[in-house]
Amino acid sequence: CANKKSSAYEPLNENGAIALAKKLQLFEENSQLTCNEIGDGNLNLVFKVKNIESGESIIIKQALPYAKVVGESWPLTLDRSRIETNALLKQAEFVPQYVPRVFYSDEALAITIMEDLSHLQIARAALIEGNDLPLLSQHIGEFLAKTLFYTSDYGLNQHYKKTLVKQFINPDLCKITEDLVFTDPFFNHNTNDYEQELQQDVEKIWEDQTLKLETAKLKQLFLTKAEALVHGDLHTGSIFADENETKVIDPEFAYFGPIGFDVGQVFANLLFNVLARNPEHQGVIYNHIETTWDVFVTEFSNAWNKDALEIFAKVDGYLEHVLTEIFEEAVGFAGCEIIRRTIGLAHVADLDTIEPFERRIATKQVALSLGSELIKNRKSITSPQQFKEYVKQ
Ligand code: SR1
Ligand code: MG
Repeated sequence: CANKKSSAYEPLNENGAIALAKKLQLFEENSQLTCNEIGDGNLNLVFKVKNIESGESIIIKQALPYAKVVGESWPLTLDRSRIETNALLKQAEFVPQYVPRVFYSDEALAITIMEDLSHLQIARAALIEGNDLPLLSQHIGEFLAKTLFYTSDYGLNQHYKKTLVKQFINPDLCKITEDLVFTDPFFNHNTNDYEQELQQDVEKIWEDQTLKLETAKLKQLFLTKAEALVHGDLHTGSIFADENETKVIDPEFAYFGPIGFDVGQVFANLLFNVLARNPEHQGVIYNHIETTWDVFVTEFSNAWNKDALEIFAKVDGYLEHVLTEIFEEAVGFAGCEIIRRTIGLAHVADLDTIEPFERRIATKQVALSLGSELIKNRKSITSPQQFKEYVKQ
């Protein structure tokens, strides 16, 4: 990957993206190129540039100086593009099979040019359609274990890790998570967005002092526990997949945080899909949750036994202690993600597309009480099999 500081920032348009691809000689000379802006996320521009004759294509992703979902009134650092490029490159050191290849990046233009994955489907959309992505959890469990172990103090030179912590300081994007995941949904805040039919359920959350105390503890972990380089926004919309392949994209929220945060976001987003399904189709997604955790434990333990650099790693019980803590925190973080995606600013299609409306509201009520229970009872939930009992309750 070539990394270059170019001239001043300006947002690209489709012609500009083609001109840039030509200038960088990313296609053969005289290729006929087309370009479409295909970004459907909350924050960035995403251009797909394609050679008409050969069909080859690339993605040019560019950060905007504000949050696209809200507009210019919400300024947002362009530095997230540097973070994303560097996180993709770091993850590729451990799991190149699960991240898009990066071809080029430019900090000043806030662009990352990468492999086009449009032969795959966004996992959230696939799961909503009922395409069960049989290898998804196997791959995500391994992605989590390797990216998180090998960037933690357990698996990385502890002095070098501190230089990485510095490189991945990401205050603006962390602030979004601190506000949207850990704060606003628990108070009467103007970023919240929910149906009026949920007003009573929402007020129950705002009045629940035990829930608030436990959420405060989880927020404090997110603020302070620099355990490993987490993806930071690992929902099913950040995963491309098909029957054979899985690619994790969009690590612009990456920073050194608690391992359980990534694991918990995966749990939560699979649970949304469970809640949206009819009971006879839920089993396959519960299996994905269990497999994610089982594969995570196996791969993390293998890496620990083979490559741990921490001298205490061989002390009996230490690995088990670390895994128990990761799971407990993941359950709590999953609870926060469930609540914020139900009543906060950024929703998920799994819940928002449920028809009829009455079932959507009833499912969101279940989601809110599930989220609250996961946060409050995270210490007594010790295996992913217990999620089923909590959903039934
Ligand atoms: C303003 S950003 C809203 C959400 O979109 C991103 O994908 C993150 O999940 C963030 O919380
Ligand atoms: Mg994203």
